[in-house]
Amino acid sequence: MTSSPQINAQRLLQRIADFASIGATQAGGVNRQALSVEDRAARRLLAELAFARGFNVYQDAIANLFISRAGRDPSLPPVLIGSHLDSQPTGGRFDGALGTLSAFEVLEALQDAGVVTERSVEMVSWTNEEGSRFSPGCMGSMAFVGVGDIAGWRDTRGTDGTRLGDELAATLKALPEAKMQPVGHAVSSFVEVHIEQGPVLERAGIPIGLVTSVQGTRWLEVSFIGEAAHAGTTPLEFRKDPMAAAVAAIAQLQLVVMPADPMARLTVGRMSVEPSSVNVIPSKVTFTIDIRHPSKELLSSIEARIDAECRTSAKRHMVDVLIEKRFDLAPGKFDTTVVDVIDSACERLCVPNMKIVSGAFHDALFVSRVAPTAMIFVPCRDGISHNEAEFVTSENIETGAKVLLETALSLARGAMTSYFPSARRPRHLPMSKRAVRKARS
Ligand code: HGY
Ligand code: MN
Ligand code: MN
Repeated sequence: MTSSPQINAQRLLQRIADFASIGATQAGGVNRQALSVEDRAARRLLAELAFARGFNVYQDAIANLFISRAGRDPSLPPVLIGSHLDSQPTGGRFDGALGTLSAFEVLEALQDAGVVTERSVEMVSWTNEEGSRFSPGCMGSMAFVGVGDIAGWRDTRGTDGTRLGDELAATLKALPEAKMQPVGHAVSSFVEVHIEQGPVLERAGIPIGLVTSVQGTRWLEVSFIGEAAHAGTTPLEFRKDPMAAAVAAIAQLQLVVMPADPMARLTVGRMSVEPSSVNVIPSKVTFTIDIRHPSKELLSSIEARIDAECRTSAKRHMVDVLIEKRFDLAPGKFDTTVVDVIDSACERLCVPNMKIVSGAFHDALFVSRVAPTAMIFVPCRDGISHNEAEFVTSENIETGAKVLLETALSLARGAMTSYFPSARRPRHLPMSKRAVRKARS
């Protein structure tokens, strides 16, 4: 007996509260960094909820966690929905968790209503979207689409000195009931719900963002290498001070990059000093630079400017400089057909929406390389995110999940062409006209 599936808002809100208690911080946020004990606890909780429902639970070698609800035709690649459970060290309780738990709520709503979908509907929690503990970000989705290097990442050291390979092995081992499966499988489409992490939707009073594209991101790690010396006895002309070089370069970049281009973003988020002693001129100063822009060409010109300013400052302060690229995520557009399916879902639900470009990167940007993909944004208070004060109203949480359910149902009905994450396959083919009609009906 099937009824029309409904989002159970109370259940979803409770889930979000339950997961927020894993890695909860004093200030009301979460510290649930990738592959940490807290991340494993969240994966365990999600898997147990899935087992209780009789869903299929499996993971791959980079610890992406998949939960599948079988459809009528198992030969058809599934509709995939989901996001990530890892957080920033002082993250909010909604970044990633909202999309992951909304996806689980969709599976539960389908189950409660006894709906049989043509395609399986599958959800995923991607590993290490944030890239804060272990760089780069989006490791799980990068590996899934064939551009990640799991073996090459194993010796990466985290900000806490741990080795990624050890933490990954412990994470996989912590969930032995999740069957292992190869990295990367065909999916017919992917949709991710996420908070906007900016102020646009809230200011416009619009509850749903149809994300059409994501700006590009690059992460650089800059090290100035000088000579440790005595703080008291070393006159200026004898100093080879990497801190002086770093401060000058950063000050100059802050002056010339963002003021010159309102679309540009440049952030120095982390700095380390060696030997880090109050009365020693440092021997080495290392800091990260996160740059963003919708244009790949302008990202490259910002990167070139960073290189020039750092080399000039190194020369002036008689130190060496080393610049390494840690992450390079090109700007990308989402699939207009999937955006339209989300738009039609909003129409049927009488939910206003607006198109929006994402300033934050997301796993969906990588997945869009192998399957028709789009995102659903919900507003967050004052646009605050990557901050423990991150907040989303219950109403917006419910609306986002309802639109995801309606979208997943449309996509699970449609007979979209499947995609295989392999370098050989061209970018995905457009949906057939019949599939579009079916998906949008
Ligand atoms: O940094 C980002 O854009 C994402 O929120 N991790
Ligand atoms: Mn996120
Ligand atoms: Mn984030």
